[in-house]
Amino acid sequence: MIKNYTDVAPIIKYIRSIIIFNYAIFYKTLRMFCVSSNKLRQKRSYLITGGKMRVYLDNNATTIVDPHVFEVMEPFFCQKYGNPNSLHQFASDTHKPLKEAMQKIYAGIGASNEDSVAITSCATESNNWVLKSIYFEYILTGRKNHIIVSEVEHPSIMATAKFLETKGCKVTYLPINSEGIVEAHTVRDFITDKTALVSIMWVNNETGAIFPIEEIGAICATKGVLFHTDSVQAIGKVPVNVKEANVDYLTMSAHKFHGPKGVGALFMKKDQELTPLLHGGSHMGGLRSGTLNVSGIVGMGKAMEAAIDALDFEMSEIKELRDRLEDAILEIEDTFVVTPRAKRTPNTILVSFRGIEGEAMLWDLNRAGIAASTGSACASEDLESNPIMEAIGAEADLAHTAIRFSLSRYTTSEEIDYTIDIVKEAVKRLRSISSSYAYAPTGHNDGPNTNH
Ligand code: 7TS
Repeated sequence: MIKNYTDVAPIIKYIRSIIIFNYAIFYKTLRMFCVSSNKLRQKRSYLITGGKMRVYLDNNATTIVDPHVFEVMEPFFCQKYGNPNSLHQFASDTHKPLKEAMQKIYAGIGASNEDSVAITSCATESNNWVLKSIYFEYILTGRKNHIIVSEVEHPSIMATAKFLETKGCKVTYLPINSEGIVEAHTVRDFITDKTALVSIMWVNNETGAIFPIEEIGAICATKGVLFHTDSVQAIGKVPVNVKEANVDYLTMSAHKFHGPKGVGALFMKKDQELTPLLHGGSHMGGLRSGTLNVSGIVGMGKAMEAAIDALDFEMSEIKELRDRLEDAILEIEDTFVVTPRAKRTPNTILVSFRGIEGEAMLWDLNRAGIAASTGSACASEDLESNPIMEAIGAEADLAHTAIRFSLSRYTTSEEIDYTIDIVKEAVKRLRSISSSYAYAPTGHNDGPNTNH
């Protein structure tokens, strides 16, 4: 019989100890489960987010500003902020740095003092300026009626050419060959006595393909046709010399070679000045009015100097990193690279992964902290197929699978190792859920232009 608490105490103690014991086991098990799932999550998250690693492989879209460039620009915001055209010390403080910066830009492309370099806000502006000015000077006046561009120019050329077509200009869009390159003889074949301008990019932004600019320049010079080249993706990656290439006009953009955004330039050969772009206070010799972007110009000069200094490094060390990444990617089945390595800038790979939508691949890479691109950021908001893949005549299912990796002199070996691991993981995952890959005829690297 239970008469008082003393009688039940041992029983309560016993039950409590059982509860505590069981709770402890339950709690421990729960904790073990949580810890292990956390570990799993952490492991997975290492794979997905790469721990803390972030890798920037979209340098053909834009580049990090070189800290030395940033340093030389800084005084022109809060200390030496005078308008260079004013008549006081604040203005004259800017004169020497501006002159030195312009000299570096001229030297970087082999221009002489008789030539002109006008500073613009970007390459898009420079490209528009050349084509529209040729329209004003030659097409509208009836002297000529034709311009030639390649079918893989940047949209700032393509859209301008299409616009000029609506104004009565005839435009020839030159094809590329299966390696993604414009052949010089095609330029010669299409020049007529009505051709006012040939505009062919030095390096293609999607593939890194280097076009035969010196040959094309020589053809244009012989035929007496003006020659413009968009060298945005060439500067700092291959030697650029306006004299050797017989160039009349050349477009540049500072943010593609570790300079600031918002500054570009247009080289014009001696006696080949264009119609003024912006009328106003006669800045830039009256060709492009508007208060000078002093910090931007100073930054562009420094960036040009640094890019030229780093050219050998790009062509050796960065090329080696690019090749390591490319070799590893080409070990994966059904991957295709456009343009042979020897005909490409040292930093770029455009690769197709059969069966994987480019955007899906980008998503996986981005979650792992890796920035790449399906092509030009200017056109990548829509899900259209890559224009280069279409231009080289790649099968329809490959045209949607292109990914561009573009390195810079800031890319490290560790970043490439990490990228290789993540790309392999992503290909495995995405192909395992890809119905198009499941039914695709497979073959190891037998797509267009592989194993270069
Ligand atoms: N020309 C070429 C060859 C380019 O690659 C670009 C930008 C431009 C002109 C325009 O330069 P901006 O100074 O006007 O910006 N190309 C890319 C690209 O490939 N991905 O994003 C932007």
